[in-house]
Amino acid sequence: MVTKIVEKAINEQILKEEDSSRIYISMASWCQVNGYQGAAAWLYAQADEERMHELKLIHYLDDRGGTAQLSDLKNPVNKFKSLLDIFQQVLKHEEYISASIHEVYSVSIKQNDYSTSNFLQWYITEQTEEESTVRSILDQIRLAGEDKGGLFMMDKELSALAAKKRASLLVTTSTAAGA
Ligand code: OFO
Repeated sequence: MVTKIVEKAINEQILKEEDSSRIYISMASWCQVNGYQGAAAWLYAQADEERMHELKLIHYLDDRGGTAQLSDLKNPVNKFKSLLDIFQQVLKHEEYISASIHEVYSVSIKQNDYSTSNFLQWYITEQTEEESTVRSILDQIRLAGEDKGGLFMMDKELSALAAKKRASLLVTTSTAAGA
């Protein structure tokens, strides 16, 4: 059984994961209409991954006798300056999510809820990986600068990364479904 305090902290995180998914869909849509098909594919896959993060938290609350509560979300921004601008915002957002996960972890420790702390370890590791991936994408976009050829190559690279992400999402989803 989770305490009301832990339940509230997880519900706030559920909202943030759902919000992340919508933010990335909005960014993906901008990339799609601005000729960055690879970046769009990566961001759409990232949006699905965030939804998976949200569902994982909902299932956890269900399993521990808590109640998931979905809340209202604000409209995501849909205007961006460039691909660089988008990925700078992705990194900033992921850093914010990491800090938020750490906060939920800290609540679980204060509540002596070691099952939740243990469960949240998966998110802590996931965030480290996500930040690192986005930093390396950003480095490459910065290297390309204004060079159209460089940005084209980067977009192709993002397309390959999107395919990898989709494949790992499929494995995670089928494992979770017991397939
Ligand atoms: Fe990328 O954040 Fe979910 O956890």
